[in-house]
Amino acid sequence: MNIHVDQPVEKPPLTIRLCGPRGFCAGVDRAIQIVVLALKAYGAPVYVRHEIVHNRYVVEGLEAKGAVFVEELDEIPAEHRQQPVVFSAHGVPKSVPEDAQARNLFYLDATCPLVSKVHKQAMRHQRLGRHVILIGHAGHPEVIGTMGQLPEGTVSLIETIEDAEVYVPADPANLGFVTQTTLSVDDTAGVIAKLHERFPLLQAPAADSICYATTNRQDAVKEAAPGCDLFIVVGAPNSSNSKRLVEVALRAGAKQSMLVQRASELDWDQIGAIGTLGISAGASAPEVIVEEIIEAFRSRYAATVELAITAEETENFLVNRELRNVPLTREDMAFVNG
Ligand code: 0JX
Ligand code: SF4
Repeated sequence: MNIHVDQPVEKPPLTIRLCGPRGFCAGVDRAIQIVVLALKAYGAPVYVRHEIVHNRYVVEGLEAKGAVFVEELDEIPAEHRQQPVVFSAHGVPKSVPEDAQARNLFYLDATCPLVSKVHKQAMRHQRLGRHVILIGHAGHPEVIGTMGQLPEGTVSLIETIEDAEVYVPADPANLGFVTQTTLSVDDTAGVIAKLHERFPLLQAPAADSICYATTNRQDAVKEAAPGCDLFIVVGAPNSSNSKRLVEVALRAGAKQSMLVQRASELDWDQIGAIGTLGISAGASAPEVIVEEIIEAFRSRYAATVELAITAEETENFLVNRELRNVPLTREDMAFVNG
């Protein structure tokens, strides 16, 4: 008789470099809190215009609590007009709150304060008689929101260094720029340098437009990526800041880099033989998914997690006045924070 004894299969070793800061920024945390608190204060449904942040898991978690996502205000049924509608973290053109008022809607604005700051800088340029150059990605909701702070024709969008090379302003002596908050720090520096070279009188905003969270996440990836066989960025394909982290990882020397939304998406054949894995997460990606992905690797590799911390973040933004007295418990945010 042959007795077959299964030999324990030894897992291959894997070093995971886990970036910090990663994941939720203060603006995302605040935006999600606003929806959660609005549901507690006013009951379901709470309408949200556009994905509150660009992450399906967050959106679905809020839907399970009673949020209803729409792209435009006219999708809100007349019988629910007394229920709040929340504007997403990315900001909205001025026409949106105006439209909400005209429709007698009660709105709560979850625009990140750092996006609002960019809006103010754009308006300041205009007040000082400057034509505004917005550096950003066409069609992104933040770009639509920032352009929509000013009258049509008073903002020009520049996406690339090539755009900067050929841009012809009406008055080169009266220009001011702002940027989208989630751009590549390095690419944007190149675009700004080109614009300055061509238009020496171009005025910068009074404060940086690319936010602290974007900058810190890119810095951490730059530090961790060299020597990685694979670099995973937890985030969605429509998340600008997450996509930039994939580019940063590749430029900093990761052999491969990819956006991953859930552990179930991991293609183990494609991942193949790796010894060093970098992990970061975009500003809209919940920590529970980072944990899920680490666990998926632990089940196949003898993984050691090393932290690659390049900054500490202490930013915290208050929610809207109307919601400050509504208690927020740890359990309320457990669906994203674990
Ligand atoms: O596409 P973005 O990176 O602007 O948005 P996302 O992924 O929802 O991140 C959080 C919101 C950022 C606003 O600046
Ligand atoms: Fe605000 Fe920056 Fe977060 Fe955008 S990425 S929500 S600007 S802190």
